[in-house]
Amino acid sequence: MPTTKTSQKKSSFNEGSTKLLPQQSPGDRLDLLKQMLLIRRFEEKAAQAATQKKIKGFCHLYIGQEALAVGTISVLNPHDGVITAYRDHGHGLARGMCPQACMAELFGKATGCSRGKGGSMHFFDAKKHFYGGHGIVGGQTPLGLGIAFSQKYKGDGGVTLCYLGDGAVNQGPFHESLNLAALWKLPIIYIIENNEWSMGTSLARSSAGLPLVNRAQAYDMAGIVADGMDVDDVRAKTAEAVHLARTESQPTLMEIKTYRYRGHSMSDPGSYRTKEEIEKHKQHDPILTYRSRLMEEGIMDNPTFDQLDAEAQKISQEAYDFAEKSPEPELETLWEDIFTPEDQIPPLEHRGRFHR
Ligand SMILES: Cc1ncc(C[n+]2csc(CCOP(=O)(O)OP(=O)(O)O)c2C)c(N)n1
Repeated sequence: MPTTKTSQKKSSFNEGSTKLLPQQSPGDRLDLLKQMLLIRRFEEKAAQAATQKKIKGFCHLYIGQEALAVGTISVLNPHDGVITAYRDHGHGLARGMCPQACMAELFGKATGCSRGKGGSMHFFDAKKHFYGGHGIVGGQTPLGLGIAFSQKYKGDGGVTLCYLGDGAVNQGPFHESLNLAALWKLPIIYIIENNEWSMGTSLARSSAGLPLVNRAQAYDMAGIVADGMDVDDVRAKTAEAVHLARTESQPTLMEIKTYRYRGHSMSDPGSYRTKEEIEKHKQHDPILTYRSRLMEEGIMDNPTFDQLDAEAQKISQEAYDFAEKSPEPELETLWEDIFTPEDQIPPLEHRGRFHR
């Protein structure tokens, strides 16, 4: 899929994206597959638990979109920031969060990554620089801007990936964020996960000015399109954007084309689309596509694939068992984790002097 260059200013930007990536070892290649398998099997376990009413709140699954989270996050450094919307399980796992803490969060247990108080939409792991999991459509886009601002202000060399769905592209805060990202030259990459549907509304019914990547032009930002069913394409294209952010502190808008196989959430039977449409996309399944490629490259055979798949299933089952056995949050913790404790608030002189 071609890179879309939307800015004349960034003319050097499209050259040789693969040169920006270090040579991958066979082990590195297999690791991408392992991560995608883990997300797929984890999500299937979560679906089972939701059907059993062990997960009682919302549960938005990522099945079909695995290559997108895995490919983009695979090019980051550990201290780079990641923030996304409510369909966040895949990003959290790709960022290296503990599957047991993630499953326990879905079960609303005290051992969960947000101590059982956030659920499916609010995975969080500050140590991994994974800043959620946000339920307000588009609400994470100005928050991502703030993370990138902080990285630039501190000069720590970090970049931020901020994901949003195609249903968030017309939200005002997103456009305000794009404007400031370009104006202040922040090291942020906004990644539209275009899975063609926002709940039951198709992209064609909700958005003018397609393709979505064109929105970059209004802010004189670079724009890149990637094939979200192909983990290698996602990696190569994201590497371009990360390079631009890291070396020139320039933002990028990426549109990555993908597809969700399941309903919007576990309570959505998905009757607004046909089985044929879903089957058509499954022909380009990101895991099966990558599996065939690794076999062609001689890196993997069928027994190895089965073994990796069995490992992913085992980790997911262990996460389920851990979540089931874990305790509920204590009632006394109800008022904790709401406001920043007094002693952790920075002194006044360290606040409000960022932009002049
Ligand atoms: C501001 C706001 N408006 C409406 C909603 C209700 N809502 C929840 S998810 C959703 C659809 C978003 O779709 P998209 O951004 O494409 O993400 P996807 O579900 O495809 O990952 C809507 C309208 C909300 N959570 N926040």
